[in-house]
Amino acid sequence: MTESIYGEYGDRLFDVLNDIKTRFKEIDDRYFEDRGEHKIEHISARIKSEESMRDKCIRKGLPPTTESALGILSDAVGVRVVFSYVDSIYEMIEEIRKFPDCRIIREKDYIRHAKPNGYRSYHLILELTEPFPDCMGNERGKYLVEVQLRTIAMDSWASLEHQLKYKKDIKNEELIVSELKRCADELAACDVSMQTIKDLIDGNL
Ligand code: 0O2
Repeated sequence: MTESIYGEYGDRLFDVLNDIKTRFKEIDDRYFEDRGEHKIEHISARIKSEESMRDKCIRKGLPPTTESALGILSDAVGVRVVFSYVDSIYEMIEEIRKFPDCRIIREKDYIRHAKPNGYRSYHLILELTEPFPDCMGNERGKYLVEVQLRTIAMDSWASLEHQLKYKKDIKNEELIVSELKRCADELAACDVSMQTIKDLIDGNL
C-alpha cells in the first residue's frame, strides 16, 4: 500500500477542519442570538483526496511529499461558507481578521474582481496555529486552510460550471462559455437586488 501523502498528519487535518468550521459556526450562533437570523446559509468542508493532492503536486512541479502537500500547497483543508447576502461576506471577513491563532496569508476578491469566465467568490488562505505538531517540526503546528466565501447564487453557478468543465467533447464551446458568463453576470445583478431588498426590509435604506 502506498504511504499517505499526508504522512502521520492525516487525522490532524480533520481536527483543523473542525476547528475552522467551529469558528464560523460560533460567529453564526452569536449572530442568531443577537438578531434572530442566520448569516451563514451553509458550510461545506473537505480534506483534499490523496489522489487529487498527488496530482496537484505533480502538476505544480513539486515532489509528492507531506512537506509539499501541507507546507507548500495550501488547500489540503478547504472550507466553503455560503451566505444569503453579499454584505455578510465582507462582514465575515472582518470577523476572520479577529480570529485568534490565525494569520491571513493570502486574499483574493473575485467578487469585486470577477474572473473573466464570470467566477465570483472571496478566497482566503489562513494559517491556523494548533495545539499539536506539524510536519515542519513546530510543536504548535501551523496548518494552511483555503476558505471560499460565496453567496448562494455564486455557489450554484460555480458548481454547474465545475460540472460542465469536466464534460468531454462539448460542442459549441464558445457559445457555452459566453452563456455561462452571461448567467454569472445576471446572478451577480440578482445578488445586488437581493441585498437591496434585505436592506429595505431591515430599514437600512
Ligand atoms: P477544487 O476541486 O474545488 O479543490 P490553485 O489552483 O489552488 O493552485 P489559485 O489559482 O491561486 O491556485 O487558486 P484560486 O484562484 O484561489 O482557486 C482555487 C479554487 O477556487 C479552485 O480549486 C476552485 O474550487 C475555485 N475556483 C477558482 N476558479 C474557478 C472557476 O473558474 N470555476 C469554478 N467552478 N471554481 C473555481 P481547485 O483546486 O481548482 O478545485
